[in-house]
Amino acid sequence: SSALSRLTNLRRHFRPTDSNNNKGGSDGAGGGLIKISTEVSEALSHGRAVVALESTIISHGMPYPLNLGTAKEVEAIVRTNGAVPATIAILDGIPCVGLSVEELERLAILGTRAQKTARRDIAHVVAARGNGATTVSATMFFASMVGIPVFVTGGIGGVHRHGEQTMDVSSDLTELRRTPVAVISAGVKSILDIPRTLEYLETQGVCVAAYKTNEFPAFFTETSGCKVPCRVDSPEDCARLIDANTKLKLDTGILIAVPIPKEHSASGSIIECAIQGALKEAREKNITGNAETPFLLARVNELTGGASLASNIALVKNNAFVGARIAVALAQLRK
Ligand code: PSU
Ligand code: MN
Repeated sequence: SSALSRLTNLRRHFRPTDSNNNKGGSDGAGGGLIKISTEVSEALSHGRAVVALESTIISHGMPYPLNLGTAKEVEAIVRTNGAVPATIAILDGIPCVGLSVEELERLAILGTRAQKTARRDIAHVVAARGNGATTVSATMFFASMVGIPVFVTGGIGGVHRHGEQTMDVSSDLTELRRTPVAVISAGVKSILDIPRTLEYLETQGVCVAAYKTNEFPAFFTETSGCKVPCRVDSPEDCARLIDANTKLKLDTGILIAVPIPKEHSASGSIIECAIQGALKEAREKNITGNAETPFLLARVNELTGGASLASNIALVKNNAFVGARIAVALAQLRK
């Protein structure tokens, strides 16, 4: 299988630092530094379904202990639906693919003391032997490195409102351009400029598909008013899309947007009002760069009295359900 050949390639290119490491396959990518859990490593070498999960959502996206509970539940949903979860984070400078319960707990307790780690931060966190919670861009990087084609998250970063002036465009978008991983998300939060985010992805040549709808979802709500060029209606549709993308060697990621289930969607006007308030505060406090997204997420949650957090958790779980089934369909297709 291609997953197997990728792993074999990794082993050939990078010498493991510690071949007796019984905690998992020490695959040594990035100069002998990456650790793949035994469960994930075995699933990959047998061509079984694996779902990558990010960790910024745990450290910066939700408060403790809700973040830990949610992370555990998301992993359980992935398992129940036939795939192996591979949460990705950097612990003590070691990029880890597949976390133990203890490691998950450590990260959840660290919270924002873990460094938010996008692609640009990876080398620094590793060199400083720090603890890094990987964003979508960094998680895609490691997932691709070890051969995991499907990655589930809540929402991705995008072009910020006023991004045409500030140039605040998330590196998640450029990662989608360069890294062939399918990202399952509930779209893009309306703290961002959704039409410009879609324009940017079009320019970058990224396939954007919506699941069982023709419209790009806006995270808390099912609609954004923006149409998507590609509609998928089943896990099998998604698997064929991913497989075609791979076989054609397009080398770009795919964004599969799954709308939040109706019963959990938040009131669009309440959310928009909170977003306007949070954006105004961010400008007043001069919060920019990689601090902006965590600030806006936390403030929107406070301003909606926790309603947005409840929606957030519900949609992540739904994405895990859909993503696991996509990973299973893809593994089946590649048998
Ligand atoms: N959007 C969300 N929830 C999140 C994030 C974004 O709705 O948790 C996190 C993800 O890890 C994403 C990152 O990759 O924020 C993007 O940060 P920035 O906007 O700084 O690129
Ligand atoms: Mn940014």
